[in-house]
Amino acid sequence: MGTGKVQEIGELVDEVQASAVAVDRHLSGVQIRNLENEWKVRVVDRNQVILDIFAQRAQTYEGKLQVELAQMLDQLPRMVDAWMGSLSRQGGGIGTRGPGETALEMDRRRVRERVKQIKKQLENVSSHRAQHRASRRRNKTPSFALIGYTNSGKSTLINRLTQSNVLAKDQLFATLDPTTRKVFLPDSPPAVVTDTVGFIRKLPTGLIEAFKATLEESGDADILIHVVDLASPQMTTQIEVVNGLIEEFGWGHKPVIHVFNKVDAAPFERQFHVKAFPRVFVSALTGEGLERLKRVMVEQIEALSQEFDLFVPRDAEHKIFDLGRETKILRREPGSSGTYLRVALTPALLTKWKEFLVEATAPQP
Ligand SMILES: Nc1nc2c(ncn2[C@@H]2O[C@H](COP(=O)(O)OP(=O)(O)OP(=O)(O)O)[C@@H](O)[C@H]2O)c(=O)[nH]1
Ligand SMILES: [Mg+2]
Repeated sequence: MGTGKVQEIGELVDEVQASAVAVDRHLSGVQIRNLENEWKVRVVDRNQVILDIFAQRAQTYEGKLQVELAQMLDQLPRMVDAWMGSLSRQGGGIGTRGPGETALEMDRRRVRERVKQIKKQLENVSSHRAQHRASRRRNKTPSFALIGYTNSGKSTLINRLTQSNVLAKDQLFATLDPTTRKVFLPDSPPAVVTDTVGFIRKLPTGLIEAFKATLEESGDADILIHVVDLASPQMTTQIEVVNGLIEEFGWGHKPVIHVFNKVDAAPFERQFHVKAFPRVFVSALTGEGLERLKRVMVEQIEALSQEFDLFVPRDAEHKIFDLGRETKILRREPGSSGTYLRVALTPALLTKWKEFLVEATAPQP
């Protein structure tokens, strides 16, 4: 920002009697101080606005800890900045030990210690959830994670899919804490769906680090459901942002179902401008397209699996009941000493049932 621009904005601040200026990019501590001196109002950068919103939304113990951690991580570099600033004001430079330095070093140490403390507390909280996840993995329940830009309708959709009551509201970051619910799918064993925090353009890195446990919840899912707000004028950018984060979080190898939500509010032609596959157009509000979405979810579960022949000896036949709950039995033939089955198995289920696998015999020449 050149001096001319700074002056121009300063005039605007006076004209509209602004009480604060929010700048849509990252500012260093020095930049913030200089701009505040010029404009005589509070100056915040993009990260601070996002962190403020998160701080207002945090309800649970974990959410509050995560937000505090993100704020601390955002603050640390600014403290270094302020420290360098105070040195240069004293006419010192690198290697000069000014009186302000020790105080700041103490502040920084305090912040670092608090960071360490919060991280430990967070580990305790999230280990509880990790146990739940581990038990789901043992039970081989297929899992879906709803991800997408903030306000795209993820919470409204999980409520529709699972008859739950997650807070859904027309505001940014209504959801901070992950929620996992069971979903019943047609002709398929039950699966689980997780709703988590939404994404935004230029997500502060401190937030990503602080919300690691929450994001892992989605990272653990077998299949991602990318919820897009079809009615948003920024739809294309929002899709790019979310796709970028999917790569950044290392989820690029996971299957994705693209859900274009809010069809009820979007101009019809919009549907011709989207390219992603597999995709479903829905309205979480009216319920339109939900049955189709459930079918695509089943298809995706089935795409994770392959067909295998099993032989279950008589004394183990009671296990077929369990098998039938975990996957679809495609064919069943009683033999003299047990039952022959043809089933679709995911890699995880294959490990569990491999003792009954019929070894494929090499075809005769
Ligand atoms: N018209 C219309 N509005 C919808 C639809 N789905 C959700 N909404 C509205 O969009 C707003 C945001 O919905 P949420 O479900 O809270 O969105 P979210 O993706 O969970 O948002 P965050 O948790 O803030 O990231 C709410 O006002 C919903 O009522 C839909 O299909 N059609
Ligand atoms: Mg939500």
